[in-house]
Amino acid sequence: MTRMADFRDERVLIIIPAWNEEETLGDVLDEVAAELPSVDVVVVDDGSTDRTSEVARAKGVRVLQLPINLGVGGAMRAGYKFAARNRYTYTVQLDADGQHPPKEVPTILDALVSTGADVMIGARFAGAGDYQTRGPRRWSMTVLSVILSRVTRAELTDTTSGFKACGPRAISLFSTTYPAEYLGDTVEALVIAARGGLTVDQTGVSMRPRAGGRPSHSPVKAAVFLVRALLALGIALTRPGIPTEERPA
Ligand SMILES: Nc1nc2c(ncn2[C@@H]2O[C@H](COP(=O)(O)OP(=O)(O)OP(=O)(O)O)[C@@H](O)[C@H]2O)c(=O)[nH]1
Ligand SMILES: [Mg+2]
Repeated sequence: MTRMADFRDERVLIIIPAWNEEETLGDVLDEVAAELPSVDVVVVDDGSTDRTSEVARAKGVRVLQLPINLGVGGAMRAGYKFAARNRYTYTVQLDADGQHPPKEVPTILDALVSTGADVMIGARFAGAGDYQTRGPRRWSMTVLSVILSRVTRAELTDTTSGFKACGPRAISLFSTTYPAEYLGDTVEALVIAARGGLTVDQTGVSMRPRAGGRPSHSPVKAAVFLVRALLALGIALTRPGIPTEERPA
């Protein structure tokens, strides 16, 4: 009998986008090294003005130091480009603020490999863990989930989660098309994946509140987020398709 495919037999890259995360990054890297000793890590320092890069180098991981702040999407595109050039089979985005527990990485990768999906989202509201959001942020997430579930033909409950794993086809597509615009890294990226013929799915994971530094959300920001996300979604959905040369085989 042939053995089931296992991500542990492949090259896995953890991509950590980090913008002024000197306070939390060191602990995140220690935890990754303890939980996932055989995977490679690249920190994308997104134009930080603090000691983010120094902290990463001191822990012995690769650092891509962007000269200016591009936002999460731009930082992740750099990470996907690095993965594609260095022929990694799978990537996982893991945030630098301590919200994504490294011990959940195998859960997401196992789900990616066993379902054959191209993108697997580690979802907060899918049974595992007790992560909570309330008010406008929660409503925005619900509206986006309903729309994006139709677009991707999957049942998604957490489309704004950054805790995502990608297979080779997604790495290839995202290395040239991952949107650098505000919000592009979550909402538009899923539209791009669906329109590029990739399959998206989710699996439940536990998440934590950020361990330090500054949160990027407030109720007002969440309301602005919803309006902008819907606009971004409208544009993403009405835009001409992805050029065939950028479609993964
Ligand atoms: N906000 C923000 N984060 C960035 C940027 N570039 C890279 N990042 C990193 O992207 C990850 C996600 O950013 P967060 O601010 O934690 O976003 P979030 O998890 O949606 O929001 P919080 O609930 O506030 O933590 C973190 O590891 C950041 O360090 C940027 O320009 N802005
Ligand atoms: Mg965060």
